[in-house]
Amino acid sequence: EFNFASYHTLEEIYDWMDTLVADHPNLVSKIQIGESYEKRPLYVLKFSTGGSNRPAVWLDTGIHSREWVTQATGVWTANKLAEDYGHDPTVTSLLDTMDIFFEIVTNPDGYAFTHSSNRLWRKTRSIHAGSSCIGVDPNRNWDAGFGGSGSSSNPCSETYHGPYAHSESEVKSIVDFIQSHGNVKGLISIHSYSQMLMFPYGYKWTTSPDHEELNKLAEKAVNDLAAVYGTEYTYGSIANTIYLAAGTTVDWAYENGVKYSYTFELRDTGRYGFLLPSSQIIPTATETWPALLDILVHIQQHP
Ligand code: 0X9
Ligand code: ZN
Repeated sequence: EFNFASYHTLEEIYDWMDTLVADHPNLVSKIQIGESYEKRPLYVLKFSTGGSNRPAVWLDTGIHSREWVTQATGVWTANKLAEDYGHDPTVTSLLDTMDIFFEIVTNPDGYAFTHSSNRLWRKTRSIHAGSSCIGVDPNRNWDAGFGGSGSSSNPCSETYHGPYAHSESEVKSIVDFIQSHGNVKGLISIHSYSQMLMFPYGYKWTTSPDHEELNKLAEKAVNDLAAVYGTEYTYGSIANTIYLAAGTTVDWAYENGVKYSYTFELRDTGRYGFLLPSSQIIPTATETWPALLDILVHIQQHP
């Protein structure tokens, strides 16, 4: 019996994915979009009730391996989608018209390393000629303002952007998947911590052409999140809310046709930071759920 209230290893999460697929064979399947630098499979859960290449939403958690509450929230949320389909009218309607692709452990090499060696490992585990430092920041490696402010050319930095855009197979595999799919309307990339909901741009101060719509939807989402337990989120463009960050997932998605491109920073605001106690997994996932639904429903209503 899988315990959603505790943190799990990579192997436990990968085993759980197979259980979820086995329990919901008409809704959930598992696809492999590539392999990590250290040759681990990159698995994505596909939620689909049929159709052909329906409008889709991409969700990812754990691209920064140390942000453990995100992978745990991913597991809880994927289970919630599967359990609610056919019972909750909102989830049923969503999945009757759209597909959801969910990568829960987006940086498996890093995640394994947070269990084996260094709980606070953030980056990938790739090796770079001429440096003894390991890894690239997978949230600076995307081809959107690549190499600009808020990213580093130093391989020893926690925000090292890598030798070139999409150098990391963990990133390139998502790029290839989204581009070949061709009908991805939304992307939600989940990080921790800081309690924020953000959208493009991160690599420049300019507001995006869709700023007003994205901002209004973010406001609704954080209000509905706060209504659950009173947890307060700030929201806005990445550059205005947190800091300039070049080469992030959401900017790449937005510039490549994914209009509804959001990133969460889940609990907390720094008391525990990346080391959020496992007692907060279910509360975090529970309060995030209505915010996710707000975004999904808005996407469904704005095809
Ligand atoms: O620096 C980052 O990559 C993000 N913060 S984190 O602590 N999760 O590393 C902020 C960058 C922009 N925000 C997101 N894309 N979430
Ligand atoms: Zn992060």
